[in-house]
Amino acid sequence: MIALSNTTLKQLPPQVLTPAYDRQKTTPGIAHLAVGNFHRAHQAMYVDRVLARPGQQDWAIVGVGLRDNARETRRAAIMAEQDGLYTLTEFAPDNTHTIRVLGAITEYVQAAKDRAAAIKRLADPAIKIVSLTITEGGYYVDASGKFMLDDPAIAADLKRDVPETAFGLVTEALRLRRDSGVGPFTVMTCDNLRDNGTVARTAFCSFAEARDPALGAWIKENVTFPSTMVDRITPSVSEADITRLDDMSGIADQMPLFAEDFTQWVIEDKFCAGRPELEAVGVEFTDDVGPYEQVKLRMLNASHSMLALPGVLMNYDTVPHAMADDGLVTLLEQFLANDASPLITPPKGVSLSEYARQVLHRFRNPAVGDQLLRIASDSASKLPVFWTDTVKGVLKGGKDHRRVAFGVACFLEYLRGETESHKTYKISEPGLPDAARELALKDDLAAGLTMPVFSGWGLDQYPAFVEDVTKLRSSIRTQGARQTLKQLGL
Ligand code: CS2
Repeated sequence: MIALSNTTLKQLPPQVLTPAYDRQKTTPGIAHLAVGNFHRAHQAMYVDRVLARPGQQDWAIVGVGLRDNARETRRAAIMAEQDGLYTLTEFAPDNTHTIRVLGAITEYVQAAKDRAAAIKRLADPAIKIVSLTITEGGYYVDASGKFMLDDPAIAADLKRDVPETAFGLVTEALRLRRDSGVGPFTVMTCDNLRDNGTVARTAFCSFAEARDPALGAWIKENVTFPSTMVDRITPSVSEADITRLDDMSGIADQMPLFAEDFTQWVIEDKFCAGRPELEAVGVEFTDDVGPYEQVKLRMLNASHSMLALPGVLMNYDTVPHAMADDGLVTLLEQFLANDASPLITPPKGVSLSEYARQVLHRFRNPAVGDQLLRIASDSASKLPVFWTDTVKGVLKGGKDHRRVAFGVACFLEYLRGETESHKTYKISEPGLPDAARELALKDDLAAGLTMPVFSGWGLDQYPAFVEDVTKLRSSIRTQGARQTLKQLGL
């Protein structure tokens, strides 16, 4: 068993691909906030490729962990032990795989240990881009597009001398840069949100303006917030995956990654302080990310949720297992073709029926084994992004709402934390306050539809939909999700 570090790179088995550049000669030009699995499998993989190109050595990544918990401390410790190296095993649908060691993250900072130092690190003139994956719910932007200045987490951070949130760290780093004449960096969101550049701009500028109006104005004027569309299915990692990797390769990696071989990144070319040559390594640059984002969020992510929520209730654990259920596959096929697609204007050259086919093909990938509970987690933040436009369009157009009503009913029932055979599971809904979750647990089955997740859906105008969701919930409780889906008669 070979532990991963700079010194063992040369001893790894020949089939394992390793960084094609000298890591010692690179310097970070990107700081990434919240280094989750998705960032490591997606953006850091592209950066790993770019670092191997001539003249691109200044674009390595300094990872910045934001949370102050045991998991984050463990991550920082492993990053230090492994010199920031980790494996990514990519599985093709035919089960063939490639193992690569990625080396793009050359430095790791746990912000909670010393926040002032983290701010200074971001203010280093060598940092040209601050990218982030702080999750859908992490932007504190409400359904009307306003930043939630009154949210207790934000209100508290605005008052701190040394702030703790992503918004606070970035604002204070930009203050140092403005004051010392270093100039701005680009703030690049890599989260699944509609028009994510605008959401990020709203969030960061609103926070900065509330803290210091003059600084806020400077940020608005000088910092760019490109929109991006990011895509790669990256499951959660368990202890068993460490053994799995070891069995496959003889490598002892304490934070391995397994992902599909598919990957896509589309970026709006709007970088105020320069950017790496990502177009040379498979990234698409465009003036308008909107159509790409629309297709990805409303088709891939939306059908992920449409599969995971009933799938959990039906006792499935992984995506490929749920995809072996004919009823769920029909639900997805019809949702994609009849509900989502008709409302989407795709980018030039993209066929929506082909995209839908590809999405289902990706979901079937057996080796990836993505977890339904990973996808179902934080649905309260995800559904407003993934489902809203489709549901609104279906309702407004007076179209067949059976599938979306079933999806909504499954979400509300999922919040009860029990499958149709009464097995319990842990729900993780950081964006759902207890009071809102209680609405889903009430005997009045329509009450759940008044929770903030659905604000902006205008449901008071659609009593027939509300009634059907209520009936479906009641049927799920008495007969189970599987039987209820059957009776939908799709
Ligand atoms: C998933 C995404 O979390 C979710 O709900 O749909 O994480 C999905 O796997 C990625 O966006 C794929 O690019």
